[in-house]
Amino acid sequence: MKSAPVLSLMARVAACSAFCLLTHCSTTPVPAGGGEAPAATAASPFVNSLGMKFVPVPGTNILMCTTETTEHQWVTGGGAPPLDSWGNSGNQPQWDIGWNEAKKWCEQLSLKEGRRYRLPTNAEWSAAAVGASTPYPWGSAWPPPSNFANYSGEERKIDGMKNYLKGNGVQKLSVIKGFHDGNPTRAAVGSYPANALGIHDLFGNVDEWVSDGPMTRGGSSNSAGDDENTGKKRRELETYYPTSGQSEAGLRLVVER
Ligand SMILES: [Ca+2]
Ligand SMILES: [Ca+2]
Repeated sequence: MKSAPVLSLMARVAACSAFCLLTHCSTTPVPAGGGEAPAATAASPFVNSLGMKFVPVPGTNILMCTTETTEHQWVTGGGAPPLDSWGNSGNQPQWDIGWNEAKKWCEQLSLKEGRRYRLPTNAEWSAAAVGASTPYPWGSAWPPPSNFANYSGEERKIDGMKNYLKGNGVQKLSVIKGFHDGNPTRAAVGSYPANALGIHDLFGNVDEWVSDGPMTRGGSSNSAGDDENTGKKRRELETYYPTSGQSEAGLRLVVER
């Protein structure tokens, strides 16, 4: 009595599998050694060959890397070594890279792993900045809470940066009064708390290229949000203010599911 429905179900499954093999599955190439990124959660990220961890971003079809691309990952992935006069550990974010250079690097990694890596779209970046519905990503208060992110804080008032702070022969840098984060330049990625999705440094550290065009999101360790020259007071620290491409830009990867 009960075997007929079971057999019927098995027959349907077999027929469906055969149809799949004859149509979609048999004609969809699966790149060697890779393919589409597997399912991942914030607690169990997808980890790629460079040790990058990727977590889902609700409302999108991508997994986003929980950190900016580091210098070590950039070089291991075939990028040119960084030209950096500041001491670094290799775990600081790669920076001073162009938009086309960043996109090319993503394509190289895609070919190597057989997955679809790329820069996030502007909308995907916004989706990853969850909870940021307030004027600033930390809320509405000014200044930001210390150690929220690596911006241009009072930790830059050190001997080595005097000429920059005074604008002696170089572009004058501003700092956020009353804000401290402990890092006068780039910090090792993941040095500051992750957001609700498990993603670090979306705001601050290095600007991040998006794929829509040569523009960046999130601000950097140079961001003080009080550019007297342009009148864009605090705008670069606003939640949805995209900055134009800057020389200190870095990148953050996404992988398509
Ligand atoms: Ca800082
Ligand atoms: Ca960043």
